[in-house]
Amino acid sequence: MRIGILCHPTYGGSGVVASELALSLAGNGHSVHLFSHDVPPRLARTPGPVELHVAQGSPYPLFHSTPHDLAIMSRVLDLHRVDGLDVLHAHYALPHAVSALMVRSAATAARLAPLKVVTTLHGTDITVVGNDPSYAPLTQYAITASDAVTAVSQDLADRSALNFDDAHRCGINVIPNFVDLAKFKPSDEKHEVATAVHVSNFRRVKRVPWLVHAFADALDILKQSGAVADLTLVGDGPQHGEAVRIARERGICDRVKFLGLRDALPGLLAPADVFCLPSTEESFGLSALEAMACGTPVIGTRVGGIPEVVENGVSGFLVDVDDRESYSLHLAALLGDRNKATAMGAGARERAVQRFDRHHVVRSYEKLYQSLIDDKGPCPE
Ligand code: GMT
Repeated sequence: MRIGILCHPTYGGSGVVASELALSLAGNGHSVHLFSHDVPPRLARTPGPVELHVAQGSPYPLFHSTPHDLAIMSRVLDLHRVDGLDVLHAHYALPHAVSALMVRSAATAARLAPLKVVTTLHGTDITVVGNDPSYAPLTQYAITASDAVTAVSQDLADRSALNFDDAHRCGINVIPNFVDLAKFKPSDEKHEVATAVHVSNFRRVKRVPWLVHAFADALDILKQSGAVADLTLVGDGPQHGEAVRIARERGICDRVKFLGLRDALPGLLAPADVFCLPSTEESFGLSALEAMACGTPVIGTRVGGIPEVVENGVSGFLVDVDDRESYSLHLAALLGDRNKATAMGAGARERAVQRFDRHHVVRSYEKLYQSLIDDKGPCPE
């Protein structure tokens, strides 16, 4: 198949899913083109045979900001005219699903080969941004007019159906996120001191300052038995300063390391004893899955799609979103008993293998594309 993929060039989330999907599809012998307004970091680090098209557009005095979306659409259309794409897969509804539909419409008007549009919903494109009154009508159109729509968790599919009327005439297909089990794998090397790790873009929804508080509470519990632990925070974003302030306030700067943006995720996740994901909202939690594949159990919150990823008591623990006391207790329990953390980590790896193996999930996308190309579904006209 000849496949075009549109995505935001993000360090995590949909930018990672789109890049890993592109690499896997190319590895399976498809011709894959990825379009974005910058280089997605996950793609940049690999030699995989994906053709990357970065389109940023040209500034012009009439434009308030350079409309890179238009430049991306032009680039896709140009490629389709010459090479012919079978499928255009938009990751994140805005603007990419709208851009893909515009290209499909332009291709039809120019009597080019038919192009099928698949839209994958990732989270805030539905729950926050796309649901905002200033974008909701267009998000509704993007969902309705796509040839197929997928969501990364059942929870997100349900919420999309709730927020948008008749979300899609054929329903929303749940195709979960996936992980490369060969790249993200357990290691025998652990840190000398029990260590919790968190990776994110430090947006408010990730609650990094809350995590620093919970970790400080866990340290207080561990102190009673003379134990210590470390917290490694990977990534950067709006709440970085607040997290540093709280670490100082709680007097635990010597136990909390702020590493900033890092690429070497398997090497940071595998030696840790526990991964922390205390989000207030999370449609899936890809970073948690990557930790699980590395054999690191997760302490997450019972929100969105996280319970579809982390099995409470088996691959980690889930707590209610405002229950900081339980969060700290579970954190102290795993950091204070590294054998227990290792045993739970084995459960986490097993769940990643059984449910989220890259090969298996990518096949679901391939089947969906093929059914659209053959005009056989998910619901033929
Ligand atoms: O939707 C977002 O907030 C951003 C998005 C992204 O593009 O980074 O993250 C979402 O998509 C990820 C990949 O599917 C999921 O693992 C994240 O859970 C999800 N984030 C939220 O729902 C907050």
